Amino acid sequence: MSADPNCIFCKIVAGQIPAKKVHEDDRVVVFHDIAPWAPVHVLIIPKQHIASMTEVTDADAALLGHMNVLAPRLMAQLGVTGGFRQVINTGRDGGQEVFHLHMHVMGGPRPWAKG
Ligand code: DGP
Repeated sequence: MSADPNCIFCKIVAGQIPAKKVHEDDRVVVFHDIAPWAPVHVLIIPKQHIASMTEVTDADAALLGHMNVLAPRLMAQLGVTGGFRQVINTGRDGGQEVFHLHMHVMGGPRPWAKG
């Protein structure tokens, strides 16, 4: 599985830096965001290094589906009952700061975010 030795999220996947993990399987790791925007804010990341959505190919369709299917399941496990938001920032103008593909999944009682 491809990894970038300079990527902070690859280091989380490898267990080289700590994270508050809530789920791990053969394809993804899920952990709490270090700077949450919502009462519950996790990041779903692929284990393989994909820099952003601009790098995704047809071969990644099942992986992206898996990430989407996990989101509601994990929110329920984390006690989120009133709905949640999924966000993928892509590229600098999309607000992406960490260039390893990740889906933000945010929930909990509002108000907590704009929009
Ligand atoms: P984005 O702007 O979409 O690239 O969001 C990156 C998110 O990653 C941001 O909300 C903060 C989070 N983050 C960055 N570094 C770390 C880290 O080392 N650990 C954890 N848990 N989250 C991190």
